[in-house]
Amino acid sequence: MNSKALFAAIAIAFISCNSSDPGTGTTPENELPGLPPVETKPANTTYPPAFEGQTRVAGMKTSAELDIKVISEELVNPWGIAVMPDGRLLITEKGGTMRIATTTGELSAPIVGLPAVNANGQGGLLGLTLDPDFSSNRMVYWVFSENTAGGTLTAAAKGRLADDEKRIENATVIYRATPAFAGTLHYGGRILFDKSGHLFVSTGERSDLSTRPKAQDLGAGLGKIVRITKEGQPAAGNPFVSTAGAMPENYSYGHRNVQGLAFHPETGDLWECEFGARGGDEVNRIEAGKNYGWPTITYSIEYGGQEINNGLTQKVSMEQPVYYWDPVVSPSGMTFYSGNLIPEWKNNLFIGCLSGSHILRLDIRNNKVVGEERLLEGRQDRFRDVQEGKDGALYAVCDGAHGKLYRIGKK
Ligand SMILES: [Ca+2]
Repeated sequence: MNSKALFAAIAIAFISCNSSDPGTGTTPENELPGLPPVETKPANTTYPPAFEGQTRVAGMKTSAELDIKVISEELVNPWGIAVMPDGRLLITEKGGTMRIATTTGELSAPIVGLPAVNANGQGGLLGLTLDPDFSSNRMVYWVFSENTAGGTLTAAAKGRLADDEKRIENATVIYRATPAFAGTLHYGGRILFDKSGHLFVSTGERSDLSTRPKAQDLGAGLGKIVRITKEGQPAAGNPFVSTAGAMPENYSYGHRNVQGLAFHPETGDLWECEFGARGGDEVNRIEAGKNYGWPTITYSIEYGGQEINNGLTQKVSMEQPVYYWDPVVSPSGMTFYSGNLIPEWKNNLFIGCLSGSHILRLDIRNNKVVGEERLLEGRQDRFRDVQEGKDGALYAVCDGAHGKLYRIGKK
């Protein structure tokens, strides 16, 4: 055997040895990441974190060589991705249409038939999800900003994807986060099914100083995560069904603008990410009935630099974020990785970041963040959503009139 052949034989033995142990990868479970924190810019505030590891944890780096491809640049302001049973991607476009993309980036014509959206500002057609029985009933659920008396609001709707995939049939609004407000900011906008077949929908507090306190008001749908049936009724077992004056669909409260929702693949817990103002972007683990603080406690300051609620960051009876960023990264769509293509990513949380212009990878152990990596930095892309495909690759969409669709796989 010459030296080249010997090397090849050793390499094959090494690879097959590794592949028989898919859960390990090159970052063993118990070994903590040890690189410097990825954030090097100064913070906007001097607020101390509530516990060690709540911000600026150790950096880490994926050891697998990634295959990063822009597979389309023809989506028009894409916002949300839902992975179809056959592996194709159903993608919302902010202006009010959906498209189907193949995993090589071929796009369908815009799918029409959805109710009109108000696409001004941060509004439009937002997140979407598929019915657990989509293969047989073809039902799609989505969130959008709806024109109504008194302004706009976050609404959720459902409809059937026609057999020819050109239209949504029988679109019906099932939920409205009231009250409406005459503004075009902070709609929240993600939606997903829990294991019992109910829908979680995230809303926002509409950004204005007059609506902000409604995040703490259980009698309003603003600044909430709600849990509803497929028909839009409050789901059985919701925490506030017996609370006087509370909207029974509300599930958690004290949120500012929740644009990421995902279930942890092993614990089954619901996690979210939300925007702070200047500083104070957060990741939270959501529990029924809990208060996540906004605007009473926050690690952010106003855009003009003033303190919010005298700089209070902690309060008994209000939840601390599992993790926060200052300066902001603008965390949007997110997913936990459960694929086999890149074993070292197992159970890591991936978040598309807008102002941060990167995709975050967080290593979470025992509900605490222990490692952080920035992927696809330096491309000036605003990542609006990232989801895991059936092939174990990540698919991400970016803001823009020629919005990019990325496939992030392994070489
Ligand atoms: Ca909070």
